[in-house]
Amino acid sequence: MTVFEGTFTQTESLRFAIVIGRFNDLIVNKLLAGCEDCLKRHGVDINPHGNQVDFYWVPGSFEIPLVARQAALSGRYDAVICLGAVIRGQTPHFDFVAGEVAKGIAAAAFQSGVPVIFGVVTTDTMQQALERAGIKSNLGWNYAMNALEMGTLMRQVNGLGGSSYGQLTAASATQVLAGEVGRAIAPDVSSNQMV
Ligand code: INI
Repeated sequence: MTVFEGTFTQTESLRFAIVIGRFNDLIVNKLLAGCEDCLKRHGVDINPHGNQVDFYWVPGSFEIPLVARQAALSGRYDAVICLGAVIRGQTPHFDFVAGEVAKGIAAAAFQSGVPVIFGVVTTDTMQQALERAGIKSNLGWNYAMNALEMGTLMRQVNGLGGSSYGQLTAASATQVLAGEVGRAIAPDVSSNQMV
């Protein structure tokens, strides 16, 4: 039998998308800085004009899943990292946004076969969010570690069946979408092509 585990080395050929919700930008920019720092210190070129990381900015966390899903389906990335901050405060908006972003990110991963990291902090207060974004620790760093681990793991998992990038073809996407997740969100993926 074999043990499959992600690694944090040999990162030169990995490619990542980072999808960032601008809302609560004080927190989100800190998460992004922690995430970039971790990737950089593990040998990833984080230059937006380089080949390894692309950055996608969206208005708020609610918009993250749509872009994360399309990025994952593009076949260009080993992992997609989603960064956002949903803070309860006094608004019931929180529950809708937090619920949808969690479900949407999970669906993006299942539909694409590409790891989509849930880097959206959900807290009751701004103080708690600040603690997770640098005052105590910076979860952005952890999310980058999760992406490195899952990206390298999936290369091994996918290597069992062929090439190293997300294994989705239009045909297999249709099969996925026929399942439970697909019934909740039933897009036409026939135009998504691997690169
Ligand atoms: N977006 C967030 O990322 N965090 C929040 O805390 C938040 N709250 O509480 O309202 C939030 N709202 C905006 C939402 O993500 C969408 O951008 C907006 O509703 C437009 O679709």
